[in-house]
Amino acid sequence: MTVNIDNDVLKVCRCFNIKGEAVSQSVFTDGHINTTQLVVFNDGDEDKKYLIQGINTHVFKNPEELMENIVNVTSYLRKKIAENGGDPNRETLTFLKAENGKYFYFEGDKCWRAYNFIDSSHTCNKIENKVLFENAGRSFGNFQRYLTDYPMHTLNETIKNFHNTPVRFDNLEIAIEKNTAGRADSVKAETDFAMERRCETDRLLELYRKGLIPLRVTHNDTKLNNILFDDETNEGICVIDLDTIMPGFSLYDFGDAIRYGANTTKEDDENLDNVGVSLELFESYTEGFLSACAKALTMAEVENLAFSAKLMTLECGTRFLTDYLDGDVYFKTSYPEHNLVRARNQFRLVSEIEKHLDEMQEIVMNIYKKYI
Ligand code: ADP
Ligand code: GN1
Ligand code: MG
Repeated sequence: MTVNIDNDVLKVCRCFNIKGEAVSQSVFTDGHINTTQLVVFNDGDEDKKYLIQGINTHVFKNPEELMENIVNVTSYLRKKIAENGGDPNRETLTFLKAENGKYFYFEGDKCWRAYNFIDSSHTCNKIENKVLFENAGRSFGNFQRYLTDYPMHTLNETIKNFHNTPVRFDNLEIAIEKNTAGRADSVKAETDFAMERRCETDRLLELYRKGLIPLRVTHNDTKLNNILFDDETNEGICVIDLDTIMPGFSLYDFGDAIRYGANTTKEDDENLDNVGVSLELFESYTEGFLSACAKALTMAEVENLAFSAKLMTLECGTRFLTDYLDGDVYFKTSYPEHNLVRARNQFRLVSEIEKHLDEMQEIVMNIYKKYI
């Protein structure tokens, strides 16, 4: 007998060779991009949990290349984790093959993948305990370290120019011009705010061109809810949401994590008085991150860690604003002004970071000294 799982999802599960009696289905609402459901099946002895994820093919146009990256990287990580005495089934994701022999499966125009659910773990959307954020920094720092020797040239670019901030600004300009949703006149203050900072958006690319910062294998979407924390120890056990693993700068990963996790409020709080950068949390994350990978970083990378938080926040705000102008076609939204609220929140955070940049810089250098 099957219970509590709708037929479409059940059919997808069977295509991934998930057997047993269907027990339950529930939805995760954390992410802005994919649709994620936990499904539970009983195989006669015990309940087994899986995640079934609808891949957003508007965002990820080539699921074949996307899954090739993810399966290759997770296979590589499995070996590294095992060599270090860890548990690969818990510390990285394990994807299921569908009956067509691939790691994704189309049902009509919907594209699905399936992977193991990691039990006794949780995600976090807002830091209550600064140790957790230090653990997050260590997890992303280790993730980067584990992938240092990964053959970067074999990775597909799943989203072109993902963290190319100047291109993101070009896209904002195009969106203003097109004015698809008829909203351009109402966001003059926000577009001016972004454009006043355009001259700073090329800084990391310029350092790269000068050979001062290297391309590395990076995660590129290091928000707090893309780490699973162990329920008992609160250690970061598994980095998830691997869709954007691509060659990038370590500064993208650092800056984006601060953007989300060190904000004194959530990303879509419309009360801008609540928005700020917590220097305490900034310090915690920096401690965790540098404890894991300080020795591998170049001086230019270290010197731009604080700046990267500003740049990634500015870029993200610009992306939310662009999507608002385009009529909300990229990020999931819950109400019509959602992307605008997010953009305003991010731009306020940029202003707050600007006020505290010198202090952030000092925090970085003090921690860095301990690890070299
Ligand atoms: P999105 O691209 O939409 O952000 P994610 O891959 O981050 O999708 O998944 C959305 C949410 O599902 C995560 O933030 C997390 O709460 C939960 N989740 C994803 N993978 C796992 C897993 N293997 N075990 C437990 N929870 C998970
Ligand atoms: C999206 O998928 P999710 O929710 O972890 C987005 C990130 C943004 C973030 C803003 C593939 O992340 O780039 O920074 O929303 N992911 C993609 O919260 O665009
Ligand atoms: Mg996510």
